[in-house]
Amino acid sequence: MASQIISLSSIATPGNRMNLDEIMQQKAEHLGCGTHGGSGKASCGSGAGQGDLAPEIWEKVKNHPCYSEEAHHHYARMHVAVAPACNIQCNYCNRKYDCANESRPGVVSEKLTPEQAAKKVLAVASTIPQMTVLGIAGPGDPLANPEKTFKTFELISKTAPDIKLCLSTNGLALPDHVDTIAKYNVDHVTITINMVDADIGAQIYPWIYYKNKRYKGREAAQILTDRQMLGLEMLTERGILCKVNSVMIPGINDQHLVEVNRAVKSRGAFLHNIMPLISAPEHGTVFGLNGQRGPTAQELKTLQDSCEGEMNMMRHCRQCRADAVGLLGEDRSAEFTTEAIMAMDVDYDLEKRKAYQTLVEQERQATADAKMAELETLVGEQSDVKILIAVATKGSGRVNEHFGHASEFQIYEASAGGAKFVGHRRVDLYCQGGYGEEEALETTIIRAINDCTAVFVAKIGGCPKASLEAAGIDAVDRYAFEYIEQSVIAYYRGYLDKLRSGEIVHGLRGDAQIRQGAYVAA
Ligand code: CLF
Ligand code: SF4
Repeated sequence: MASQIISLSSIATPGNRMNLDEIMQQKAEHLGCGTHGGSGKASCGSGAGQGDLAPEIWEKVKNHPCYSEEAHHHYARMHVAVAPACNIQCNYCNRKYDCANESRPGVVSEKLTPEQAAKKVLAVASTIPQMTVLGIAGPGDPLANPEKTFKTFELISKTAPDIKLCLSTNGLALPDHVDTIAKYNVDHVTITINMVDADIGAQIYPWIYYKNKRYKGREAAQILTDRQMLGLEMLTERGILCKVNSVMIPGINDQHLVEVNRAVKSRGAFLHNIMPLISAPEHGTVFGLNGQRGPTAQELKTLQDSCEGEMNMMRHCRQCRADAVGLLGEDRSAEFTTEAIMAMDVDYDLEKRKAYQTLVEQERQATADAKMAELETLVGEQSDVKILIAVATKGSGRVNEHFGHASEFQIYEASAGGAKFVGHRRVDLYCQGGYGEEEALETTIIRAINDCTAVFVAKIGGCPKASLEAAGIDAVDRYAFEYIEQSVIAYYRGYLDKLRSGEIVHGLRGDAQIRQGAYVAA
């Protein structure tokens, strides 16, 4: 299970999936990287298809926006904040805010009772038909609040059985609840694992509370890692898909996360999500106050790349809040306050949801077909040039956002192997701290995408375009409303043509910054 991979090719029909895999096979042969290791995972980073996944696994991941990078362009998740308490302390967490294991610091969610949560799920499901997953991810640890967490799952599985259930935990209490997790058909569990070495753990966790006793330092970290590994093994033995989140903390666990990756892979984890530490003094965390920095964009990408051997890496995590609603890159939680939900006339229509999702599948198919056609134009291409391209998008896999309206940019790596999603950069329009309020938005965005050769937008004004050009970033609006991956490949082909004609010179771009300041927007 650990070696299975999800990608755009996964969504093709059996007929054209073969074609896409064949194209990737041909490309890999040209590039001399081979296509599949013994595990069946494409070793050139191209991705394999649904054919690599057992049908029951495919059923679990195909519409889960976190477990499938491709699905995240089309399907939404929601969280309900029913779990306030926590049983450990992380040095990157301030309890005033949501659990930073699945949330950005500085975000506070509105806490709900299980009954309010169930009503909220129905309200969202009837308003956002592409919402397919309900997650409980805080604001504390869901398994430190087992009654509220499982009551919520029970209510939702009765009233909205088509919605997948998802859980995120620090893992300390996990072994005690694996049977209950299985009983409620929770198909997806995330465990935050930042270390498998208690000496490193002691630098991250000052204490844990276990079996009515507080443990500190190395002893606490040893108990935590033992419980996390046991819980992971118990879940994978039962066929429950496990994702591991790790917070990358430079100088503390950055090198060590390669070992963590090996440890969780060997225990059957399906996906590894290495997230950047976001740390600023205003968050009031130990790390924020002692000046512990987060990684740069390239440090994060390099670590993710080095762990991508035989395990799927998640690169599209948005570190969303404990009451997040919507596509991963957006947040519609403000529309669904408790007051608004209680006043809502909920019409949960399963047939309407299915009909909408059929349309989404047609759009996914068209995206796959467009990528496949464009990939054919790269067959035989030998270049080892790689470039990063930032994309302003509102979802659906298209270049469909105005430069000035973008709150984030998706980052694609273009190479002779095609287009690959490698991350995203958030650029809050209402920043407090971090890059500094006095700085112009253009400067903020340029810092966030400074390692990119081009930025694709639906529209852009003359001034920002000139600023980007001055920074060496090509502002491109000719792919407005086109499919992203098809456009990335087309641009890359043109880039190579220009290189070969001597029109341009390929130079290495610098590093980029990951947003560190507090978030006041979702
Ligand atoms: Fe929520 Fe987490 Fe489930 Fe997704 S989020 S409980 S697996 S449904 Fe997703 Fe959000 Fe990242 Fe979490 S983008 S923070 S990985
Ligand atoms: Fe905070 Fe989550 Fe860590 Fe608990 S597990 S201390 S809520 S980050």
